[in-house]
Amino acid sequence: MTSIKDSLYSQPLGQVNGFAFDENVAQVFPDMIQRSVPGYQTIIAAIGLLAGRFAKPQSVCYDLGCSLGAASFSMRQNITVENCRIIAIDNSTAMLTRLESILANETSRHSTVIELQCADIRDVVIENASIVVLNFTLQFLPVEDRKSLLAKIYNGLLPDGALIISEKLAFDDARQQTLQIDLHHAFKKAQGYSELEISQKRTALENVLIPETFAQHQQHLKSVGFSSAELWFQYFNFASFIALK
Ligand code: GEK
Repeated sequence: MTSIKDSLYSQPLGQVNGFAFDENVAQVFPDMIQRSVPGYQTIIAAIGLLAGRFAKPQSVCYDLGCSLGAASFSMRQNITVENCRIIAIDNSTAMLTRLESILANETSRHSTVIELQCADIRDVVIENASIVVLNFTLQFLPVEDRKSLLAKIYNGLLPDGALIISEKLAFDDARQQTLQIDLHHAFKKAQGYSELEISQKRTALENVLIPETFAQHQQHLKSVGFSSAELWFQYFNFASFIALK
């Protein structure tokens, strides 16, 4: 995927507006997420392996909050069963228009199709799912809407289906919370972001990205019926976990 360098927060902004997945963000998104989320590429690659394991014939694999479809492409590359389709959903028209054109320009044919839906994931139907991916999406929903989405996913999953959730985490322990945030900022500095970029982006994400602790996620997942939910990856305050139906 071609990527323009993210410099959206490099100049002082008089007022920092709340972060939105608009055209400016969509344009630089691959660079932005890679340089902002520790372990992003590792997680994308692992989602492919997980899809290879969990995708069942005649079932649906959902990519909820797909952005430019990185998780969908990784799943498609690894799915070997017949008649499986991927449904990639996002409510940002800027993201989905780009993804639509990426798919339209593909030259090779694939037996697993990627279908796009421009919709709010809180409003869509989830059914006949063998694997559902929420890769850094749940954190953008109001906290009070998260449990009903998880319950809908649980109900739409086939027996033995899996939900993969990746999130920025919060920590109950104050020192741990400060340390992990500092380490994330050190990661961003090492990726070439300036102090100004880091601080303006942090302001933009305040009240937009609301992290919860892993214990809270685990509790929500168990309360809607998942039999287990365990971490498979963590890099500072960014983590990915697998919940099993
Ligand atoms: C990846 N999964 O590259 N309904 C639909 N989409 C939503 C909603 C909603 N209610 N809220 C937010 N989004 C991707 C990365 S980015 C994560 C996901 C990040 C969408 C939003 O438009 C954006 O495209 C995505 O969720 C979050 O694997 O930027 O940190």
